Amino acid sequence: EIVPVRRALLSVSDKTGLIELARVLAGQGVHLLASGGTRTALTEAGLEVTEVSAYTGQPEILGGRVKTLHPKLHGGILARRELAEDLAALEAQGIEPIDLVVVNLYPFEATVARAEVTFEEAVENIDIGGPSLIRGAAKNHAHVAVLTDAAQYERLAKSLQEQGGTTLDERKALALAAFAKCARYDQAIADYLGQVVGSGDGETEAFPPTLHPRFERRAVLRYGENPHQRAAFYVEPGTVGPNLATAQSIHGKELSYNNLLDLDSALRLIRHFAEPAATILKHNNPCGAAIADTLAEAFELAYEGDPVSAFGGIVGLNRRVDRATAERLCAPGRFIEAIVAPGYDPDALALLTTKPTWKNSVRLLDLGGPIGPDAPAPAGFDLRRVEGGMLVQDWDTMEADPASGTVATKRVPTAAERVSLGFAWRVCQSVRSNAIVLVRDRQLVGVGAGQMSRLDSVRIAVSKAGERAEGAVLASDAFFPFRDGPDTAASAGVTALIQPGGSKRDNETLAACDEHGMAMILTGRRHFRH
Ligand code: 93A
Repeated sequence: EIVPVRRALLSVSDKTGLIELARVLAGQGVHLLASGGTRTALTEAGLEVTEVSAYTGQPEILGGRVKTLHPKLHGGILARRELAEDLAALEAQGIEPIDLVVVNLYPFEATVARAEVTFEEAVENIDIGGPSLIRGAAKNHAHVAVLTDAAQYERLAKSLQEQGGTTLDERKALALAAFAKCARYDQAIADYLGQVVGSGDGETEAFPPTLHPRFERRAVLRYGENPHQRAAFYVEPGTVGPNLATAQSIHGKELSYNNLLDLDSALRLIRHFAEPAATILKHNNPCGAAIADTLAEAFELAYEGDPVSAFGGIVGLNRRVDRATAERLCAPGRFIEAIVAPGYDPDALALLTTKPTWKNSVRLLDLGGPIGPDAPAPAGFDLRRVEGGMLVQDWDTMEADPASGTVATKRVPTAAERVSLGFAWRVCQSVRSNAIVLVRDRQLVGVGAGQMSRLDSVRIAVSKAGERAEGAVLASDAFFPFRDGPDTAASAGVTALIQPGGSKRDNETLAACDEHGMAMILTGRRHFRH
């Protein structure tokens, strides 16, 4: 399993650690091949080296642009040692296998970081031969080890000295690091060219020209969260919906940055429901949400949950929009900014696109397919930018049946309360923390979002609900640190609670619920959304 190193090719711009590594290699009887500058550095240190041009018979040409781009080198790197044909080809061409490639690239990033850099200088610092050597060696990691960073030298030297070569696992890890390095290098080139030459699609000013190899720009937006912020929408090629990348814009004005944020949150909420569900988002929080037997009814309940806030809202629906729902959407005095749904019946579409007071402005998105608990879960990771870096986490997935959590109180929730609690819990996940939601039957009637104190969120949710707090149930995205929250809910008439539990003072909260005759379910899972 250990592959020994007999021949190594060295070609490095940054000569840090080179001599030390080469001494170890030479000491192990490894034959050294090196490109011009690297060879000079090695011979000056008294090491015996073959210059690549002497080996290939091809001198360096074009001012160094072609140094190592030669079949005698690439053949020696890429040959499959277990294939008779490959070995025969090496033999016929007088090519020696190369078992180790040590390359670091022209310093493109450092070059373009210099204030006075010229475009020509930058272009000349695009390394072509180096990445080719690296990629060849990384591809053939079954037989070849590749070093792309001085930080890897010591470990390799140790492997040679202690085990006489490299293991497959070591070579695989080095290959991974090598491809990641090349990807970052190419990205730096694309970033630079993007800044210099613009986007190339007729935009006067590219924004931003490139971002990450994983994402492709779908649209330049009019502006970001505010008019002084430039903005664009990027999608991940190959993404599986339902999501904003797979949805089609079928009517209305261009989607704005804030529209896209709200539409995404709307989809995140309605995907939890198998039954007809509707939600209305404002400032990235749901102000309305409901499930019902029909979509029209669900929308009506969602809108009426908080009609003042719902004006100008973003609507998410998990069923094809029919005429009855369109009529509710267009009811007098209502104004909707955008709708996302898994399709629109022709008569519904006709109504939505001709409502005179909307002046053709409603933005309609067609998901093109169903959305619900059975739809594919979001792929990849949840990414969030911070200054100087990025935070990465798994998506916050929803448990299958939250209302089946542990009943902690003396009183067990009724069947109707359980339905409401399950609904409330799923809605609560889409609300900014500290999140408190109040639900009556299957209608959201009060939301406390984004407060620094959970008690304030309860107070806001209760005041939003008004009289409808009487007989409502409450969901809390994280545990109650004190009993004041449940006490406030109880005095407003709330009958049951759902929350993760896990506070030091859970027993106080529990005692409060028992005193007030409230039922409480502990889910054991938190759904912060900061
Ligand atoms: O200009 S290149 O793209 N053409 C090549 O064929 C080539 N081969 C290696 N640059 C090439 N390199 C790069 O030269 C290596 O990636 C390394 O950064 C540098 C080492 O050159 P020297 O050994 O002459 O100092």
